[in-house]
Amino acid sequence: METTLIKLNENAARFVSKPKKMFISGRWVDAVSGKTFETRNPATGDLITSVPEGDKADIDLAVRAARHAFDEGPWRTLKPYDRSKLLLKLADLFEENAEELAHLETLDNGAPLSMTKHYPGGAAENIRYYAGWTTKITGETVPVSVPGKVFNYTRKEPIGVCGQIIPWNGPLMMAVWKLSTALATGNTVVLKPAENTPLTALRIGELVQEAGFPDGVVNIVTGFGSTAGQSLVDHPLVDKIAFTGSTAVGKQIMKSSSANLKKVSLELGGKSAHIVFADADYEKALQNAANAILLNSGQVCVAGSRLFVEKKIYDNFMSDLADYTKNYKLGNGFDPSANLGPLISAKQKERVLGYLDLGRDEGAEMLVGGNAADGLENGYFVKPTVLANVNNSMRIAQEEIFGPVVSGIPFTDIDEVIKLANQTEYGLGGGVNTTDIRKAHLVAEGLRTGSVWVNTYNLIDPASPFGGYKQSGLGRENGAESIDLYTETKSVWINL
Ligand code: TAP
Repeated sequence: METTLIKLNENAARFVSKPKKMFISGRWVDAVSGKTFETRNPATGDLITSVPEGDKADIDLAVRAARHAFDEGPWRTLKPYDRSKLLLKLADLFEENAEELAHLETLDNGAPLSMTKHYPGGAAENIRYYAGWTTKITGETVPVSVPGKVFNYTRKEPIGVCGQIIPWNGPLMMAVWKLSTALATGNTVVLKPAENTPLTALRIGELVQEAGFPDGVVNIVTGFGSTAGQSLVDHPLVDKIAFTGSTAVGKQIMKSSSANLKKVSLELGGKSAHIVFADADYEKALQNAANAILLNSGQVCVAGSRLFVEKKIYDNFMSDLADYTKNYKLGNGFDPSANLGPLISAKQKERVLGYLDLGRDEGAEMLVGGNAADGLENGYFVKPTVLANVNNSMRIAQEEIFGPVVSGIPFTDIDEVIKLANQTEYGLGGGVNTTDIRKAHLVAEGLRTGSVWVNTYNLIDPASPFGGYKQSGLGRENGAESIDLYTETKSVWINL
């Protein structure tokens, strides 16, 4: 397959052209119903391929395969070092197939190749980080004070079968974040990728198989959220659900999971505050503000979509930011000159344009952008948009838009801006630009968010925990904390 601007990597083209199957119990299978659904290239609207439409029956097969692999398969008794070796092999395979994976991600998700080419290496790093953990997950000896001679210790054990449900905005990395920790801790998995971006997840299934993981340890079911996703959440043999997606669906998942009290971890939406003090390094702050909202066309859960700028520089900063967006070229992700891709779907494009209409109605001023970028091969493009004269209580400042739209809000002092920044139901990320170390620390302490970036934005590392306060989620992925999300702690008492 040729894209308009670059020849698709040969292996990616081969992968796309072969019939797509789901991965259940080590076998590649069609949906029980025989149904399929389409996945399209968001840069052109063109059909890429069709994938099986898994639903309740397929989820049931996948969960039973994962259950069997956990309860009776060789996975449970595999030595931690051997689990580590499998993960390290998987990491190597990500690197060996890096170009293919990056091409598949750009094709399916639309993100520029200049960005996705870093994903396989990032994925390998994440997997290796957790491969290192397999041999370091330890319990404790506990100095209990009960009568007699008693020895008490704890064991960290896998939870069991984990249902993992991921969104479309960073499908490859989201799949890896979920799989690496679950596997390092000895769980088995049923993964459901987003309907808009099934391709890299299916390719990852092939790599899992090539790495030599036992059958049923990883199962991948493509399908829709309301059927396949909901069935996974409802399934009584699933012990844990790990979900990344919208807050609305996250709430629904918590409710459904209560039926058999599944453990639940959630990475949800955000409306992150990015703060610029007048004393900041101006050029750096401009760059950070643009990167905070425009990375992945704003389809990032921690997008710095509320930009708080100190009043005395507000007008200049907002106008310079509008100007700065000229550094971003919208286009097909395979176009080497494009650094801003399309939105994921026609639906998402309509949603973002709806918010732009709302912004006009609410009295925001469009300094740049404000509409679709038409004529780009029928793709789902929206221009980078900078809105001024926004106040924090407007809907455009409170609701997650998930597009390249930033709302500029003026502030007077540090106490006011911390208060405004926290006036949101979300608590995922936040940023502050200042050369005053005191302000930096006060804001870092004051923001009720899972991450705070000072004079930078969007940095993420496998060793550093990531997740949300308030309605942005439950639990932390990455880092040592993620081990807790995937293990149960057992207390063992021995009468000596
Ligand atoms: P959602 O609509 O919530 O979808 C996420 C996933 O859940 C998809 O696989 C979806 O399937 C599935 N799903 C939908 N309804 C379900 C149900 N009733 N039961 C089980 N699964 C269901 O989110 P989205 O629009 O794809 O992604 C955007 C959202 O994700 C944003 O709010 C963003 O902030 C959030 N996000 C958060 C993070 C972190 S780390 N906090 C990272 C990335 C994205 P379908 O694809 O078939 O709908």
